[in-house]
Amino acid sequence: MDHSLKLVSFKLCPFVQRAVITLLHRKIPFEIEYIDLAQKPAWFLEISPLGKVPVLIVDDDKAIFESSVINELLSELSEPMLHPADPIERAINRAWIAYAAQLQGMLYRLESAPNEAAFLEYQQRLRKLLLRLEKALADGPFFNGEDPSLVDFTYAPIFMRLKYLHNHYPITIFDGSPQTAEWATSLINLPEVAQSVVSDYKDRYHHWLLEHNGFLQQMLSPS
Ligand SMILES: N[C@@H](CCC(=O)N[C@@H](CS)C(=O)NCC(=O)O)C(=O)O
Repeated sequence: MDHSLKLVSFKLCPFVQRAVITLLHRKIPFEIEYIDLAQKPAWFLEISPLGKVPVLIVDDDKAIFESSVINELLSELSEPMLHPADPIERAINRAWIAYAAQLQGMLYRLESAPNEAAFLEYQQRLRKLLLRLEKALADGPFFNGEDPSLVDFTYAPIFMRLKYLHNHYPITIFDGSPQTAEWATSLINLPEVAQSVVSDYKDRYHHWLLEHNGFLQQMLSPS
């Protein structure tokens, strides 16, 4: 790797995690700098047009924002591409990467649901999103088959959080999507996924869930 890379991060951010997984998978050396999103530093606002992490600073002076764009760059900077070789298959992968935004958004609504009715509604909507995803999967263990790629790294943070929730409260999101459930397990078991979070991730995530002061605050078993 001929470039220096610094990832500007926030400790619980699932979008940052996508890039960290790719960097670890490819064994690309990088620096990481955590910022406080409640008090964004001026230098960060200067380089991040949307004020969001992740931002990848390349060679100290080029700031790349948007996790999917960062991942595409990381795929292109190292061989082979972390996408199918066939352009149509590659486009299909990119379309499902875009689809992950729906799941990520619905997961956030579930995590912060104010009451049981809202929680059940978002759970149902998440289940529907997964049923659709189920039909797009190959035979496993990963999205395209044997090898994990960018589409996998995009979904892994979502599945990690769903698994945590499932361990502390009985969610039924994977009902009807057994292959997606297996895919989720394969992803969670990848070392680069396990290592892509901070060491106290579980405690942090648990406290973050409790901070929403909603349905899960009453229902979650201890971390
Ligand atoms: N579409 C963006 C989303 C990034 C994002 O929403 N990051 C959150 C943290 S997880 C953030 O920086 N939020 C700060 C804010 O919105 O002010 C991406 O994929 O990079």
